[in-house]
Amino acid sequence: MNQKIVFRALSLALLFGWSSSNVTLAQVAAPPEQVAEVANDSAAVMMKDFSGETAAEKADRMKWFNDSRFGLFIHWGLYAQPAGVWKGEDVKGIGEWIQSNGKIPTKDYEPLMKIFNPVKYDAEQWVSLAKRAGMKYIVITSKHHDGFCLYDSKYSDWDMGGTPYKKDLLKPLAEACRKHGLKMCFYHSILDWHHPHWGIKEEWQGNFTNEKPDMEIYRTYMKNQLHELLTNYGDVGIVWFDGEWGDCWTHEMGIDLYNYCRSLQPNTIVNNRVDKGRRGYAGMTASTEFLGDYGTPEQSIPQTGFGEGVFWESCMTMNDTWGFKSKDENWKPNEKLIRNLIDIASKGGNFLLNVGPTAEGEIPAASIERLEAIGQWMEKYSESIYGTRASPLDRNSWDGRCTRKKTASGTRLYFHLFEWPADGVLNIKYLNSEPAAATMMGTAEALKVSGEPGDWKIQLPASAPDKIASVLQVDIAGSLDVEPYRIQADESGKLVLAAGEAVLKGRSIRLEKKKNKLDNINQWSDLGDRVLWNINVAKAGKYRPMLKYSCEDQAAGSVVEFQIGKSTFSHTVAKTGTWADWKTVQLPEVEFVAGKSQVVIQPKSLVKTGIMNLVSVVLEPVE
Ligand code: FHN
Repeated sequence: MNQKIVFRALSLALLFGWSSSNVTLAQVAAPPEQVAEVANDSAAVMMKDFSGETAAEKADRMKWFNDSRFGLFIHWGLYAQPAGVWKGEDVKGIGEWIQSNGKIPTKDYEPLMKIFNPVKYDAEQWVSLAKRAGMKYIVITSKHHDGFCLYDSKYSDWDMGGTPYKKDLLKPLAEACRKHGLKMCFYHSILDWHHPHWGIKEEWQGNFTNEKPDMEIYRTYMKNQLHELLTNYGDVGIVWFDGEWGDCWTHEMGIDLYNYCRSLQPNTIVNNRVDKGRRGYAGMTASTEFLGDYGTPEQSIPQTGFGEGVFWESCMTMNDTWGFKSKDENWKPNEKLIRNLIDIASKGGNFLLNVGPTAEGEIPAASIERLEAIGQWMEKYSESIYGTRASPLDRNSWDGRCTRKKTASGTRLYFHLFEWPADGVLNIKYLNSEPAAATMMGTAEALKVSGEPGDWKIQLPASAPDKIASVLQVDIAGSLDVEPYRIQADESGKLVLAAGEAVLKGRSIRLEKKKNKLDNINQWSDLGDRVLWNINVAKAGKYRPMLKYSCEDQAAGSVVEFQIGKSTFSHTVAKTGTWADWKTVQLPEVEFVAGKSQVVIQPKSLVKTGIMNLVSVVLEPVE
């Protein structure tokens, strides 16, 4: 059964003693009551199962996303009205969470609908700005956690239809995106503080409903609204779910919702917050059992990429809030934002950069300035971002990053120089292929290349063309031959394989670098995740591997396979107490011949949530 929630406007006038954009609240809407049913459009959708999609088919579907590298996130809604201030008091935290952080009862929050009137909204202006910035897609909040819809939904009156503005805010944006060739995408919150049937109620909401939550009713409501979003606005590039963390939302519901969205638009992309596999703000998916087409690191950039076929997008704010806050002036500098874009692209990810428009419908001037500055950089260098793939180099022997792109004759490498070498020479290590040509992007001058495989030197022009990031393009003919970074023995003859020197392969595994904490590899929760070090053994002979790690007692017992040089053996991870209790254990002796080799740790069984947190493997020579 479906409810059309109807508000009966009461003539209560509540003055909250605050004003935002010169509007003082006068009128309130009554709490929602459930009345007549409306059509259940979601029931009419022929559900398909997409579990059989091949990696090649997925890569094809994801290609526009993977080539785009850069999108605009828009957090907009009623929360822009108070803009971080409630009854004259600053409310801490991100602006779109004001209802929760300010413990604002639903009955006191609902009147915002009666004054939300974005008369200065200009979708054409927003899309033109995003395009100038070099963005290829726009993700806008169709509904955030407060449940308020930025369009006039058939299934609720907690939407634009109840505002003085009345009009759909999404439609003009979709039309402008189509006109300018950007993909229109919708953020949609699974969590809904306003709907009586969302399964988790908060104290601060007050008793705004007499209903006992029924998640089946809520799921039908949500699917009906997604039916509106996926049938009324043309092609939808991405459905960007969020708010999936509550216990009332299950893995099974995530699978159903993923398949529902793609049953409506088979080529749409659905992020990993549709299901339960997202690993916190690190954002990647714990294992392949969970759905979602890509990982969503939040306010962070992973240490490394995750290899071909693992798609991801870092979403970030320009200041400290997603939704507009009138007093948040902590804006990130242009340099930081541009270098974030480059860093993310060099690891094979996308950058989703957020703006929080005001209640009147304006993007803050500080956001506009930053988007224009990014656009000026992209105007010169977007070729080194669009359609590129992650750097082939384990390390950067210069201050900057590298991206790559296939060409008809081989590969073009783009070296982003954050600092200009004092001696004017760019030293490129770990590249064996000889550069066939080297020029600064935007110029025709062929630069002099000298050196040898694994240690090339390129004579740069006298000064940096761009103070934030100059770009050198280097063409490689034929196949690309790179040399991994190899750990050498220290003066005592030990080979110290530290967490920070490892190559991490997988979907959730990551390096944790925290002040006052040992760098360690953690979030090791997928059997497909493995750790690898490339080494150079100067002295042949026997070595004693010493493993330094932690593993909480209830997670102990996972089995890993060590491949050390020519030796392979299994090891069962023993408990150390907690994840913060580090222990060192001796592993079976191994024998190396001199030369290049590898150490690989491959999980074979997983007892609970994590294999282990790993600090290092030290290979001690046996006298
Ligand atoms: O709770 C939301 C938050 O308001 C914001 O929308 C971010 C953006 O990714 N997502 C959630 C926090 O992880």
